[in-house]
Amino acid sequence: MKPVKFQGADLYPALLDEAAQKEIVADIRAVTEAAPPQRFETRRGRRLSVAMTSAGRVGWISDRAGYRYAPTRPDGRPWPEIPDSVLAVWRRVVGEDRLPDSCLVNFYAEGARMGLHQDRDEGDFSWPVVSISLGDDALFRVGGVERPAPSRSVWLRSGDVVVLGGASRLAFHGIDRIRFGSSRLLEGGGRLNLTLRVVERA
Ligand code: MD3
Ligand code: FE
Repeated sequence: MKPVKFQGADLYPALLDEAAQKEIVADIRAVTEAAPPQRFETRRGRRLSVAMTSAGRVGWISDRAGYRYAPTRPDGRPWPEIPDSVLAVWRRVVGEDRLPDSCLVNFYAEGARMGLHQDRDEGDFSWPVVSISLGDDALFRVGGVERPAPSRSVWLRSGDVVVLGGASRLAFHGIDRIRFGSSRLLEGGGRLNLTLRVVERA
């Protein structure tokens, strides 16, 4: 399948059919039952509107000490494994040479958003970040590597996959809003976004 270029990223619209989406949602439900998503606190004491958890050898956490990748959850237990159905997406769009260390699970309830930011806490930027959208539509914005660069927006829909490599790997990006209730994939609505990352240096 051939991707569409979007601000230097590769967008694969509807890469995942409904059966593949449902399989991933079922596997992620097992992850979120073991490691429930939480709205982390920032260093400034604000709570993020997106609820997050992770799978893999390391997971993303945030608290009053700042944000970082951690080998254990805030309760000290390990993160669940990344499901094979999710790794299969990475294999399709990136390949077999390296698999991701971490799968960040972002859950957007009604009204949740993610402000413009860069992802630069990973140890190796030569590998792309793979983003999988499930559930409600989301307005995704990507700018340049410098914050003032102009940004462009696109609606991401359930089953879309974005590969952020090359120059786009360090681009500013965020989710302005979701269209709550636009998809029936998730019981109760909302949006799940999975991002697969190589965190540890080779
Ligand atoms: C561009 N998540 O978890 S996915 C994040 O839909 C994050 O939940 C958004 O930004 C979401 O950090 C956007 C698309 C995405 C993910 C990682 C990137 C875009 C990216 C890393 C570098 C550049
Ligand atoms: Fe990000």
